[in-house]
Amino acid sequence: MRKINRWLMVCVCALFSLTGCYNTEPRESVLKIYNWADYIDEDMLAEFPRWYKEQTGEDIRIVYQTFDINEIMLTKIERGHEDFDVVCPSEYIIERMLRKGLLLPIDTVFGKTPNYLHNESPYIREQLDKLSWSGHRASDYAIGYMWGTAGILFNTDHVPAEDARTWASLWNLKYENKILMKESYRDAYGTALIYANAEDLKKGKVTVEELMNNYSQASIDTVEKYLKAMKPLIAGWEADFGKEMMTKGKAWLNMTWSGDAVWAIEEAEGVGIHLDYEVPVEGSNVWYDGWVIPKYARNKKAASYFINYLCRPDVALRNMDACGYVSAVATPEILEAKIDTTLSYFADLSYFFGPAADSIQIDKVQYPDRTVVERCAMIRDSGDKTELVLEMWSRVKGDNLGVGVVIVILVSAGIMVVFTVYRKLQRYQHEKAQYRRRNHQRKK
Ligand code: N2P
Repeated sequence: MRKINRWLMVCVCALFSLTGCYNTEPRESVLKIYNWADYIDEDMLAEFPRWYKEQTGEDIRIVYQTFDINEIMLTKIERGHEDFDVVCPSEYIIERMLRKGLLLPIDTVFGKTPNYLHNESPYIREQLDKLSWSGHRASDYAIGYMWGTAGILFNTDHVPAEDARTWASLWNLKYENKILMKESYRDAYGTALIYANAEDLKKGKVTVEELMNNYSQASIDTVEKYLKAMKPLIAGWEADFGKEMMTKGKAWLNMTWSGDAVWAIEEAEGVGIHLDYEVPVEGSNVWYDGWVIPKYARNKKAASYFINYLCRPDVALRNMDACGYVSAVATPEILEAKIDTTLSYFADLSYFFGPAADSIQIDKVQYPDRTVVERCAMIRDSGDKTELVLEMWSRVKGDNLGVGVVIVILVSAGIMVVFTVYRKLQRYQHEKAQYRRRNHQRKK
């Protein structure tokens, strides 16, 4: 009898585990991470469980998923269908999440483990704190991960640098079909408004920050007009394939982010394609991505440890090397590793690394000089205007059908129905006549 019982137990367990109903793994042993694609050194990810065990004595298994577009990530989190523990949105989404009460504060006490969160550059913390809302300090909810600019990656064999130094190149007929635009409505919005108001910017009548965050109907209409004018010239909207197209020489201009540009410039060198990157003189977007813990998270402890781990200088350096982007960590180790004395130019990075870094040899695409950052601004949440902006974006992209197209489709369908009915009626009358004729002949 006992033997039968044991077998019965084994069969039931096997059935349960096959159907997935019997899951013995406690949720606190799982860390669900949601990050941008190509945005981490996967070895550092794989090494986290060992480090976590050393620090806490506990086991952790990582579930890792990626996204390419901020809004896709946000939709999943907002619905609460996904219980990600730690995610990496851009600043305007961090602001939206904070306002909607979708974030939990990050732990800052890690037992015996040092607190590496202090390694974040005060400059990044100051920028993120602009997103604070209703007594909630943003830096309690978000720790900077990577940051950079938006600009133009270009093929130096086909595009002179002076062309790439202005957003006008994206509307230049001579680059028809050789332009790629980042599939990011927020970047496209700012770019179009900056270009449309270039004269006023030059005269100091308006600032880049005011422009990029102006959601009046007039601004939305201007953006729509300019993006529609650009659309026939571009080879496509890219979420993540732009860098590949550029390294293969298939596109010559790519409105993209600095880290993708760094990756592409290095990759292209190996295959004899020459790429460079400029932040247009009119001004641009300086962006900051940060780690946050969504309110539906179920493992806040491991999420906080993970964020802390990413702020370790050695981990930050490896992540930077893997993806080309620039870490928000600004310790002396990072500065030392990033200074490149073979470079022929000097940049002022004191705003990021501190006063000693006011004239250093460092990669200008990764670490923008103070003058570049000063002509850029951060994108803010568009609040209740978001829907209007997104509707405009889908009209530009053609995701929706215009009234004219709908009328043409309806009229064509109508004509087809009338034609089919007419043909059927003709055939019916023809068959009826034939039948009558045959009957008539038979009677004769
Ligand atoms: C990397 C995406 C970088 C995100 N694939 C820039 N905000």
